[in-house]
Amino acid sequence: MQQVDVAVVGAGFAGLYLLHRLRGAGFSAVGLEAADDVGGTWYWNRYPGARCDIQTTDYSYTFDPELERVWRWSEKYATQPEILRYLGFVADRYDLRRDIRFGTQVATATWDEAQHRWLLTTTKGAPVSCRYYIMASGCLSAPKPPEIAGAGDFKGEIYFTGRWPHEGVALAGKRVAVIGTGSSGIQAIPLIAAEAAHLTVFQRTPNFAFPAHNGPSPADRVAALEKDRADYRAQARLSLTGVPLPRATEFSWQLGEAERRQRFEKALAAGDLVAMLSQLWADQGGDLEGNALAADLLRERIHSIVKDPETAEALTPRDHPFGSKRPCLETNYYATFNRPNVTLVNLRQEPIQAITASGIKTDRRSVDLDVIVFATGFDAMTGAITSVHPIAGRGGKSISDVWADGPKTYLGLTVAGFPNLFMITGPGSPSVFSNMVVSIEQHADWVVDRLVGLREAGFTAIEATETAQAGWARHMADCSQLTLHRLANTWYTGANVPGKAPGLMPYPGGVGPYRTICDEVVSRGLLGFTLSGPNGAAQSNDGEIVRLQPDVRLVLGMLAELNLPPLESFGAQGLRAFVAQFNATRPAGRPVGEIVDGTLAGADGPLPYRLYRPATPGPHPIVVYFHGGGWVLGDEQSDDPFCRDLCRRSGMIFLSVGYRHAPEHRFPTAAEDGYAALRWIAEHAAELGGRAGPLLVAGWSAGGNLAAVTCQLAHDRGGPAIAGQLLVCPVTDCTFDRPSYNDNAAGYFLTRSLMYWFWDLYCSPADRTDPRVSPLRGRLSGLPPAFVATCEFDPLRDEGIAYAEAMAAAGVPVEQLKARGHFHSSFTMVDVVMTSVEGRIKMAEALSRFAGQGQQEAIPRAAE
Ligand code: N01
Repeated sequence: MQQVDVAVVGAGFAGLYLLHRLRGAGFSAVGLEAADDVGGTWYWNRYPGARCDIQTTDYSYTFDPELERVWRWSEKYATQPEILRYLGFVADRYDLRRDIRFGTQVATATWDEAQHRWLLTTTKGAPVSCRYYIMASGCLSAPKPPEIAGAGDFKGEIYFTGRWPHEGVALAGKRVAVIGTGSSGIQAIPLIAAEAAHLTVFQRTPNFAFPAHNGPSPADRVAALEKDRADYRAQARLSLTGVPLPRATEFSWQLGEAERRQRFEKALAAGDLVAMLSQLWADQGGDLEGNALAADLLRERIHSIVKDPETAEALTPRDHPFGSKRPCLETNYYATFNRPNVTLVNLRQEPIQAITASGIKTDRRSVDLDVIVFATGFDAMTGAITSVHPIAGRGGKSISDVWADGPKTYLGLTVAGFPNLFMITGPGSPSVFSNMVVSIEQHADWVVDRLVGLREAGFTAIEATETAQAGWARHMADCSQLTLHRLANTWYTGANVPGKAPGLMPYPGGVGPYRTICDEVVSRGLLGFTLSGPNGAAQSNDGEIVRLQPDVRLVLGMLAELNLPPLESFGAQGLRAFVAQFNATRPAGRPVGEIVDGTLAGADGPLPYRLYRPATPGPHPIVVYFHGGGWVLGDEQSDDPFCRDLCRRSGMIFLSVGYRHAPEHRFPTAAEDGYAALRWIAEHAAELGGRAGPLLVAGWSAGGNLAAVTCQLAHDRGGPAIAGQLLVCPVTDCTFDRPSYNDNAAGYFLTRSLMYWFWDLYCSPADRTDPRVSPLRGRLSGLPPAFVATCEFDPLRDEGIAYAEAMAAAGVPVEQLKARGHFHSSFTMVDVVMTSVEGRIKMAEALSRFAGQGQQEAIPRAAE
């Protein structure tokens, strides 16, 4: 029995770096590697054309500046042999081979609860007893079986790109088939076509591909790296993809067609996946309309290269958004289909019936072949863990069983029920959505640092809690709403393997955010982990690491970095200037049919308003809108993106009222202005282009307060008629003792102390129980139907809920939206807090119901 502190499966990028770190930290370790040399994926994938598709400037270890100095890549995208040489060079330089048992597979892995150790049996040599067991087995290392009937009958040669013979394959003069057009197929096809007598490509799904433009590393990228290597690497670690390229900030609707095309051509010329996936426009990744603009340009390019229109169309992806399936870099791929010795078989039109002794038979033809190449991919992410060998955790539970419905992990690093087992770039971590080397280094560092910590604290076991794991699954699902991956059948979601449980496996929230989350787990006392040790030593810190929506977390993080003083310390004028400045930097909001600025008659003189008219033919129902700002801040334009968005979604006129503010105009000015505006708008509805019939009212925050109050006043004072009220995070009451005032007192932008200040400026204590400022204390029966949205991390949450419940109790039809993980400004930060879209869709639907109109043409749900 070999006794070690740590056993590591795999000697690729991850295994090698782990062994290096473990040795440096004073742990005894063994690497167990099925192959007879180092290299991992680069050992096995030797097919013609195999290269990396992240530039070598970035696809390199960064842990040792000296290594970076002594190794020079020859190309922008290194070939497989060069990458394999690099990994051999690293293994030698750090003398790692002596810790690796090559040609050795783990046969079984079993957790021994009494000893707090893993017991591994192996296919060769002594079994291993280790304290910690680390799977550095890659994400794409278990090739998928052929799945096509008759593969065993074929009399010619069969090869898998992921298990290509070391001695190479002679294809000259042969009739060759390639099945599969993912990254492997797209890299291999041009080279196979150049050698074979004839190549037939069997394609099920066309993929988006664009040129790699291989050659020397681009001068600008090299210069950026060499200017300040440490800074470049630090930026990579905090970037979204592990490559420090700035993302586009402008939205597609802010750019003209010429500008969009120019950006596309620039990304095309860069020959870089990350550039094409992130530098066109801000909405290319998460929004169907923005995405389609990019996809169309890529499709156009295919038709410009491939001469035969039918072949060109067959090669054109139309069934998934760009980026939802992994796009590919190509070299001569499309041009290859202009060669006389290449045929494309579109399996969507003529599926394969069987592989026969002599070739492949489809619904329409039989193709005689000498060689079949399967470029059909992998049982990705989970296959690299579950197909390697049985893993039995606490109580003998098998990881394959625990993952039967899809992988469950905490941080993609650990699994509840499997103490001391770690995965490097496992499902639930950024892994294949990132530059793998950056993610591998982050994981290996995090794990080894934890092992050091456990050793210092005298613990011998660490295990994720079920709560933490469930919370991580929820966070993953929240993040995936920001992407379009759900709209494609891919290996990211397990859809490529028949019978595999569906679900997005890589973490889509980005490398930088993920890193900060892993660090936060540590700074919060290993939140989500239970530790145990000899003599009953134990520590459990149960909880969920991310409860905020992912984009809310980013926004709050950025606000925290500004290190602002309490906002009330600016004073009313100062804070108004600050808010105006802040608003000037936000996305402008999408176009609506028309915007009209005008004045209406308030309680005591004219008030400005801004009217947002939909692009659809009118007349439209009118929604009278009251902006937020604590009765102190803002104006009729300050919730511009929110008004535009709801105008578009509901197909209604939004008329935002510029009511007067405190401290210049204290209570009840805002309420009376609001009511007067309501009456004026009702009287002038036709002139404004509004539909005859009752108005609707809406408002956010203090504007939600005014919306609620004006509904009551309209009811109590005999009109105008209101068809429905939309209250978003409304102020409804003057007491501050509900739990949300404490739970969310600070840290979520709108603070308790800021609310105190707003109240003080607007309303003296003696007036505060007046229903015109505390509508919760008013007469509620007979009010129009309401939709009340509240946010979990908002001091105002509970008074909003209280108002909804009180109205419902008084017989008012009420619908509530309790937005999990959101903060006070989530709904109004349009195109910033993208996870709030679903809530705004519901708001628009509620307005439509109130107005008695059917579903609007508006915006397709999937486009969000
Ligand atoms: O595998 P894939 P891959 N009948 O799953 C088709 C990385 N990588 O090895 O899309 C017929 O992408 C399948 O069709 P469909 C990279 O992350 C990187 O190419 O399922 N066809 C698809 O066309 C990549 O994404 C590099 O309808 C069948 C193809 O086979 C990942 O590895 C190079 C089929 C499989 O494509 C996997 O790439 C190579 C069947 N029964 C790989 N089964 C670099 O450049 C599957 N297909 C770094």
